[in-house]
Amino acid sequence: MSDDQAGRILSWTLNPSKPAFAPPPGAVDAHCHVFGPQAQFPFSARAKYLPRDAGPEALFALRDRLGFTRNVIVQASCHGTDNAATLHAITRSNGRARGVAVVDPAIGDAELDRLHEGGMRGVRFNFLKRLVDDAPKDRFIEVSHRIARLGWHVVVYFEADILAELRPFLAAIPVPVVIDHMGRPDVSQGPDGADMRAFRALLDSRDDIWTKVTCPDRLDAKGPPYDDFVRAVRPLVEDYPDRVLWGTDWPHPNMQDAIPDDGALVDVIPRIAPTAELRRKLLIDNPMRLYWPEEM
Ligand code: 0GY
Repeated sequence: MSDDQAGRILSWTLNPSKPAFAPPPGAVDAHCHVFGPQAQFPFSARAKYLPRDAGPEALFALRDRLGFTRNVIVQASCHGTDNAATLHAITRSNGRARGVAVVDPAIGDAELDRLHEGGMRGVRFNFLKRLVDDAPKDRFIEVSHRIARLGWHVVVYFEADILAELRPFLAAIPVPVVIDHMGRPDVSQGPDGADMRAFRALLDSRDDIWTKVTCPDRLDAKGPPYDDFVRAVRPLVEDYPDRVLWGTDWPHPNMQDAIPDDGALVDVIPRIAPTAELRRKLLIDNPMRLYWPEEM
């Protein structure tokens, strides 16, 4: 570790286990990030955490170790609205990565075109107060209108306690919507708990709301083998098989106190998607439809 990395957070394991489950050829890790490298791509002055470097080489090594083929790289909040690190990683992927950008709401069409050229296929709106200073709903709606011509979608990150408040905002978005980590339900309530019922009501409100069935490490307080997560999430995958995505969430921002083993996360997949058909949809068909539609 170089000196400039001292004091920065390490939130991922350097020795993930090899999963027992082998993803099908073509599988997409549809939620992951890169951090830096800081010397080339400095973190935002407004970053809420300063992680160690987790660049494209490490991401693609993990992809290969876990048995995935492609990545969708989501711009991490520590890089603010400067998408250079994410674009750089996409460039290094030989066509095997695409991305989701975070943009200044004042962004113009020419810059959106540049992001599209660079492999971005969506924008992320983050409502977590511990990660961002502001989340201007009216301006986010303007952005979502502006990206429609590119065939993009929006990714929204929020926690379960503000779902009801966000419903009118989510209803007003004119492009497909992908919800990160199911809006962070309390999975200990089970599949029929209040959080999951509210989230299903959101999915039922329009047929172009998708979700990432991700982050057992963040959502299941009991930890591995993540039984509460599996119990709550498997019925969701079975009931909405064409609108679910899966991802590692590597390098697991802010998880330094309970760093997950990526191999163990992959081994959750066959438990929430118990048939080969469900797994093909979750890992290949669905992410390909959103991120590589021209190959479908
Ligand atoms: C996630 C979750 C988190 C962080 C970010 O952009 C980010 O910094 O998304 C979090 O801390 O909950 O999806 O990576």
